[in-house]
Amino acid sequence: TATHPELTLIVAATQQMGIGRNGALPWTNLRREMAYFARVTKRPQTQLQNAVVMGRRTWESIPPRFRPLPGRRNVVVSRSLPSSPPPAEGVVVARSLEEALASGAASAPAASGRVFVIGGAQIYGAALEMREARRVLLTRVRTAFECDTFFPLCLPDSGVAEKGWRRRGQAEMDAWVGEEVPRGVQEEAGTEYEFEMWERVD
Ligand code: FOL
Repeated sequence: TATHPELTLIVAATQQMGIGRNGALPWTNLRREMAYFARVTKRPQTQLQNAVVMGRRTWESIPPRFRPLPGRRNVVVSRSLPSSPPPAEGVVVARSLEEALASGAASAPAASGRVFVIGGAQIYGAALEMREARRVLLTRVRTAFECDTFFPLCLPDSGVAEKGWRRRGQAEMDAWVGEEVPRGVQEEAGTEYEFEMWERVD
């Protein structure tokens, strides 16, 4: 069986694990939060670019001027989008998450650095079914927002998380992310949030 790269899911979610509304993020103007997302997903560990793997709806939710997300290999999972021409120059279309990650394909993230799964709900769900999904970089949004789309894993603020998921401390998060991640509750545009890292221990 093919060796898959380790997967890191990156997500901003409310206390109810809400991630979206009407095909967009539930909030606007979390500029420093979005800057964190861009920094973390870009930061190279080797000479290789990192990959961002996303579903077609997430691709469509990214403002056209920001896509493909620069400095990263963009892989879009879709059964219907044509692979040639791709939805934008340099973008790779895969028919499933499995295909997106399969080693061997010249264009697959096998030739990438870190692989980040950036959503949305369907693709997160598919990723969480895979043993390769080791880590979640969660931005816990403490302000309430109405949502119609949810992250399909409960990572509670306190108490016991689902099967095998543990929150890591600041030192471990800083070491993995490669920066001193802002500590404690952040406030931006009237919204409060906190940066967390979770790992699957099994
Ligand atoms: N994870 C986190 N922590 N926050 C998010 O907002 C987030 N969003 C998605 C997935 N994981 C996330 C999916 N949605 C862009 C827009 C929407 C989006 C993901 C990325 C985007 O435009 N990104 C630019 C940022 C440009 C800027 O600095 O404003 C990028 O280059 O990454």
